[in-house]
Amino acid sequence: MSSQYFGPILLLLLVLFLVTPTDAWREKKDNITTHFVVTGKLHCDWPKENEDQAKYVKWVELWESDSALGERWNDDHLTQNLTMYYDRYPIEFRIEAVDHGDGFIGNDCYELYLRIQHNCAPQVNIEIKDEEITPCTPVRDGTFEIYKSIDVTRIV
Ligand SMILES: [Ca+2]
Ligand SMILES: [Ca+2]
Repeated sequence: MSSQYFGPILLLLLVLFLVTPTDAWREKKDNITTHFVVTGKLHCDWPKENEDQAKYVKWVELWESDSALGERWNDDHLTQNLTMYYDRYPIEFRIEAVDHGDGFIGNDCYELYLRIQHNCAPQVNIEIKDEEITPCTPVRDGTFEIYKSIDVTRIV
C-alpha cells in the first residue's frame, strides 16, 4: 500500500471506531420503551406563614442515575409530565415518564430518583432534595407504577 493512503485509511478506521458504539447505543435505546407512573405525598413539618410556603414544593423531577453515588453528571432527566396537587395536604404529585433502556453502559436496571425543589425550611429558602425511589427497576417494556411518600422537612 502506498503511504499516501495511510492517512485517510487511518481516519476512516478512527471514524468507524467512534461511530459504532454510538449506533449500538442508539439501537438499544430504541428497542425498549418503559413507562413510569410515579405518585406520592410530600410532607412538610414547618408551619406556613405565607402563600409561598403553603406551596412548599415547586417541582418534582424523575431522574435515572448513570453516575457514581453522589454525582449527577451522566444521569438522565427523563421525558416526563408533572402534575402537582396543591389543593391536598400534604401536597401530592404525579409524574408520567418514559425511558428507552439504560444506555450504552447499562446494568439492566433503572436507578430512579426524584429531585424535589421545595422551601420547607424555617425561612423561605430554595432547597433541592434528591431521593432514591428504586435501586433497580428492571429494564423491559411495560409500565411501572411506583408510590413514594417523602418528608422534605429540612431541620435547621
Ligand atoms: Ca442507570
Ligand atoms: Ca440511563
